[in-house]
Amino acid sequence: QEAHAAEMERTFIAIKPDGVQRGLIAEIISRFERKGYKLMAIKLVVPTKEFAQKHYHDLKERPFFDGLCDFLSSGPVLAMVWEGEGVIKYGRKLIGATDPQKSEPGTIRGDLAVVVGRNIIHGSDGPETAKDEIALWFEPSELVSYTSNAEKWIY
Ligand code: FUP
Repeated sequence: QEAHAAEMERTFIAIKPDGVQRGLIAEIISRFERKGYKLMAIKLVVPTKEFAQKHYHDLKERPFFDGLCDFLSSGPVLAMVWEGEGVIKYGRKLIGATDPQKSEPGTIRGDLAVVVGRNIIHGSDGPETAKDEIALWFEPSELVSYTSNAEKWIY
């Protein structure tokens, strides 16, 4: 059980300023919570533009990069770490396609967003990115490790 918990997969999820401003925090958190994933870290922060550029460094050659970084740094972002089996890939499934016009109904972006530039949520796209993004947004001491009573009914 302990060894199992130590190896559990983690991902970085952030509710962007549009999701926070629209009052969608509880709605979004509840989807990860009800699925059976475990919240390991959470904080509300207004990132600087430089920080946003670091977060989206992979996209720096794209035409929308500057606007995207202005947007991410325009207000509070709810940064989180979620843990569970398959959470990186399945978290992306809960989130839906990048462009909300193409996200399926039932997904977060499909149900709650309309355009790609205001798609309300970010989720790491793979194990390496997850590791890097968690390290960028959180100090190791901000990750809370605990046993939830529900776990023995989920796994
Ligand atoms: P995702 O992993 O689904 O967030 O998608 P990307 O990493 O490809 O894109 C990151 C963010 O860039 C998106 F959430 C929104 C923004 N974006 C645009 O504004 N226009 C585009 O054509 C593609 C992405």
